[in-house]
Amino acid sequence: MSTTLKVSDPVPLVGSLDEIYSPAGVLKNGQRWDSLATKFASVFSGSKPDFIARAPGRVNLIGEHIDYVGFSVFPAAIEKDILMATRVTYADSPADKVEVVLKNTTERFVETTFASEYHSTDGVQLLNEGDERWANYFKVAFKGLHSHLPAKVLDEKNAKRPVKIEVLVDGTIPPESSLSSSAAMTTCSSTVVLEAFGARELIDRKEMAEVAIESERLVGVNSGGMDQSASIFSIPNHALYISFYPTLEVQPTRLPPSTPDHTFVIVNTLVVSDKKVTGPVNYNLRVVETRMAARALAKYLGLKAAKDASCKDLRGVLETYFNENGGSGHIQTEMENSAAVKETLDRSGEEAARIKVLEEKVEALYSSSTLQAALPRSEVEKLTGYSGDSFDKEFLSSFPIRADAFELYKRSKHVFTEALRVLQFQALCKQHQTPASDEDDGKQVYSQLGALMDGSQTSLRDLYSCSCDELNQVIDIAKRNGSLGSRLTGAGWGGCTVHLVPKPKVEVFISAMRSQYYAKKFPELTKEQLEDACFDTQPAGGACVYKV
Ligand code: NG1
Ligand code: MG
Repeated sequence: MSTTLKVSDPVPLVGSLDEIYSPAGVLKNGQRWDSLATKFASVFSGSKPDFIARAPGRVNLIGEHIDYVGFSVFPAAIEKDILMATRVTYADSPADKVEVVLKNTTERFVETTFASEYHSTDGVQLLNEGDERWANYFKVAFKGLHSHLPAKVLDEKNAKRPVKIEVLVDGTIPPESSLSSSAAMTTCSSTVVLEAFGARELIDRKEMAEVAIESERLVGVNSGGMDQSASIFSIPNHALYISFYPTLEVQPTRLPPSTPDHTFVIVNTLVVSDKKVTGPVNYNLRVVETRMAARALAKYLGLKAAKDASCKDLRGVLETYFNENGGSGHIQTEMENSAAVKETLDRSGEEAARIKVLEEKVEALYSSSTLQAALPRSEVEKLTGYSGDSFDKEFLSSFPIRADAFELYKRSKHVFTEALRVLQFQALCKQHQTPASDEDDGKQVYSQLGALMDGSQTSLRDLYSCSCDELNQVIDIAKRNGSLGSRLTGAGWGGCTVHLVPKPKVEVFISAMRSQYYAKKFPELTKEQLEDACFDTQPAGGACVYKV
């Protein structure tokens, strides 16, 4: 069933672990919470923490590289997460600054301390190198939220302003593997800050998500908003349909019930892709290429607003196109010209038809094969109508990128086809919320969901060029061993893959992965590392605070 959830609710305070994990997860993870509290008491010598904040990682089921373009995505939170055991000290008289002590249960993330004045966070410096860099995620969340804290919290006369916040961090999400450890860090940090300042009820989750998205950009990645939203809004046993346009909305959606049951298996290639290092040639470059593609399409469509902010991304171009041409009634005209648009409208509804219309405009714009290839700057200048300084300012000024040529056709084509697959995926889930009367129908829905995931992977590999040899290998093995749909998840260029597998086939699937991928490529892995690299997962809940 799809549930409506108010994005205006605060981060929940939970009394019991059952509310955080699915029943199967409680025992396994409850122990970890207890031992973290005990560890806290030993590393911070003294009492146990006041609370533990939690924020999960996520696996994106479908909708890759379209969040920063404004289209909807469909991730689910996972059980792997970041926990922050926290103790807060308040002074008897109003404090003028707060000291933050951050420790981590993983040794390589060394202890760090910073202090911040109440009137300004200018003194909180981010570090570009060194073993304390991990703390940047806490710092950006701290800085980001600070300016949103209600005046009465920051008021000088408020004796409840904390003087000290002590945090012990424990994470189970492998870093730089596209399961969003970074967003879980910013989200968990925000949750700690809000709770420590007594502001958890004063800033709602929507505002918190917006701040977290902005904050992560300060760490150097031009990211969309999928990860932070998934980490904040997810609820157990539901995937999360997230739309960004015209404003952030979420719709928790259950996957269809079926016999046998199906599950998602995550397989980590263990190839690390650190966007902060490779961003200029991959992630941030893709963001820029889609922006160029948006301006080129807006110009081609002759939009009056072609150079306005409303046309800075492909989603904006779609909206502007229909606004300037008589709104949704315009689909009628488009249908008269295209059987494919008509078919999409009949099968998947108006939103899907609008996307199809734009996909066809992309084909028309890039109909010559020279334009379908990588284009030099001079050609992009002609297509977009931006040149010289205005080109630099429009496309090259926000994040450093390195490229001699830009792929506009392929990136646009991926964006519109992927946006359509997300709609179809969610529609299938929503249409099949009651158990299928016959087993074959249940199976058929899952084959359709799987086919959409496969389609996504093909597009990511061929049009978005963000797959890599190891991702392709893992996907091949998966498809030969019971997966109905397999794709890379997150940004790609390494990291994790996600597979839709009927539960009775999971064991065979995992053992094939071990013998055909890990044994060959990483023969030294321990049993524990293997379990961590390849596992099945159930959609988990989002950020919360647990009072110890
Ligand atoms: P990963 O690779 O998991 O960090 C990134 C972005 C997402 C989204 C995906 C691609 C960040 C923090 N996250 O995910 O917003 O754009 O790539 O779909 O940059
Ligand atoms: Mg990340």
